[in-house]
Amino acid sequence: MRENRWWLDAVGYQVYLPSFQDSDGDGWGDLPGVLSRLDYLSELGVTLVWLSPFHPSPMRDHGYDVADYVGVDPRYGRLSDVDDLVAAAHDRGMRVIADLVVNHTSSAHPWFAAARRSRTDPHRDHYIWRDPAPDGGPPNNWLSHFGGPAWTFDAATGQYYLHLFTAHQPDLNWANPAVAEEVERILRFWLDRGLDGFRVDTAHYLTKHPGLPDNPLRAASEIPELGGVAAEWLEQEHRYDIEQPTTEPIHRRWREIADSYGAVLIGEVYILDPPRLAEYVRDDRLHSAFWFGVVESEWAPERIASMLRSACAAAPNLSWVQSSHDRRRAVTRYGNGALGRRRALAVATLMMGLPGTPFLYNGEELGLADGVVPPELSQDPLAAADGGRSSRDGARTPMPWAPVPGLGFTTASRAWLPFGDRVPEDTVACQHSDPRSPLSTTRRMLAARAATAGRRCTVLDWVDDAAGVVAYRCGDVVVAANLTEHSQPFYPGEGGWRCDFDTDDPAPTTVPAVLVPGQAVIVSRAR
Ligand code: TEU
Repeated sequence: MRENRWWLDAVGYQVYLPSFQDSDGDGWGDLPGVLSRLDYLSELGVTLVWLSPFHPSPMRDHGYDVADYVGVDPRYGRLSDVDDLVAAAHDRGMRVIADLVVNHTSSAHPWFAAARRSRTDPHRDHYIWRDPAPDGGPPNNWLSHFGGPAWTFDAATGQYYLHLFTAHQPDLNWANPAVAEEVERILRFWLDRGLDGFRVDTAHYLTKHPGLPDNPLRAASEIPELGGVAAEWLEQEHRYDIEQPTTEPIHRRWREIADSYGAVLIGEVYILDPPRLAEYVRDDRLHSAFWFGVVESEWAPERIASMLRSACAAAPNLSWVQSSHDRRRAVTRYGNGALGRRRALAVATLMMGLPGTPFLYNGEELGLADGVVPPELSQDPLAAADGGRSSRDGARTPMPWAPVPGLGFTTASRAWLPFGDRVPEDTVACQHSDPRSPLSTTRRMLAARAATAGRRCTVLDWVDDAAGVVAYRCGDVVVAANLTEHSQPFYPGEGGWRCDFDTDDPAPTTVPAVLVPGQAVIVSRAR
C-alpha cells in the first residue's frame, strides 16, 4: 500500500468541464482549456483538481450519462489531452481526479444498445429488467430522481428497465459480477494513465435490495416543502433503491485497487445525516466523502455552525463544500450581492481548517452568484422535470475570465449555456489586481491553510462562545468567523498570536480584537 493520505492536506477544486475554458471555439469547455488554466489554479493554491465527466456522452445529463468509459468526448478533446493535463498538473505538484459515474450508463452505451436488443443478449443482465405489473404499469413504485417513475417500458422486448435518474440513464445491475469486473477494468485503465483517483458519483446507490420491493412512500402532505424535486426526493424514503449494505464490498474492492496506486476515492454520498454518512468513510472503504449539509442550506448561521460541528464529530476525513454543479451557488443562497459574498467567504474560511479536504466549485473564488439562464435556454433535465424550480443551470454558466464578449471562456458567439449576465467585477481579470476581491481573498485564505500543512489535527476543540463567533482550535491554529449581524469581541486565548488570514485585511499585522459581521480569521500561536 502506497497510501500517505496526501488528500488531507489538499485543497480541491471542482472543474465543471463544459463551462470552465473552451480552447477551440466550439462553445464547450475542454481539456486543453483546463491545461491552459493550470497556472491560474496553482497560483490560487489549488492542489487537487476534480474534473466532471469527460467521456463520450449524448449529454442528456451533461456527461453524467457515459457512453464510453475509456474514451474522451470530442467536445472535450482526446485521450492524449488527458495524459497531457495529468502530466502538466503533476509538474506543478497538483493532482487530478475524474468522475466515476457507474450507478448508471447512458442509454447510448453499447452495453445498453445490446441489452435492449433481446432478452437473451449477453449484456441483458448488465441492466435491471422486469416484467410489467399485472395492470401493465411499472414493476414497483420506485421514483426517478428527475421526476416520475424510475421505470421505462421498452416495447421491443416487452419489459421495463430501471433508471433512478432520466430514462436516458439506465441503472447498471450491480448484482451481476460481470458489471463489477468491467468497472474494475475502467478504474485500472485511468489509474494506469496516472489519474490520482475518483470522485465517485452516487456512491451510495449502485446495488438495489434483492427482489426490488416497493418503497414505503410518504404522502405528499407529509413531505416538507423544501423547494424542489431534488429536495423532495431526498426527503422521500428510498429504503430499497439506495444505501444498501451490499455497496460495502464494492467500495472495499475499489479501495484496494486505489490504495495500490496511492489514489483517492471521494464519494458523492448524498446523505446529510453525519453518522450515516460516516459509515462510508473508513480505512477499508472510501477515503473521504463530500458532506452536503451546507450545500443544502440557505443562510442559517447557527444551523451551519452546528452542522459543521456534528459532521466533524461523526467522521474524520470529510470533503467540505458549499457549492456544486447540482445546487444554487452559495452566494445566491446566502443573499446575493456583497452580503452573500461576505457570508460565503466566512463559511469558506471555517472550512479551511477542518480535518479533511475543502473543495471550491469553479467560480466560487470569484464570489459568483448564479448566472441568469432564461427558461427557454435551459439545458438541465432536472429543470424540465419540475418546471425549472430546481434548475441547476444557474450554477453551471461559463467561467467569467475577462470582461469581453465570450468572457474569455470562448471565442464563439454562443456557449452551450448562456453566459449568465456577468458584470466586469465578476471576472478574473478585474479581480486579479484588486487585493480586496473575493479572488485575492480566497488566494490568501488558501495560502493560510497551506501554511498549516502537516499540523492539522483530527479532533477539533470548538470554542463555545455565547457571543456568536464560531471558532475552533486545532493544535496551535484558531479559525473564527463572525456569522452574526453584530460586531463581536474575539480573543483566541492566552499567549501571543499571529494573524495568518483576515477576510477584511489583505495584510494583517495584528489579531483583530473585534470581528465585524462576516469577518473571518485564521490565527496561529506565535512561535
Ligand atoms: O448527482 C447525484 C444526485 O443528483 C443525487 O445525489 C441527489 O443530489 C441526491 O439524491 C439528493 O436528491 C450526481 C451528479 O452530481 C449530477 O450532476 C447527476 O445529474 C447525477 O449524479 C446523475 O448522474
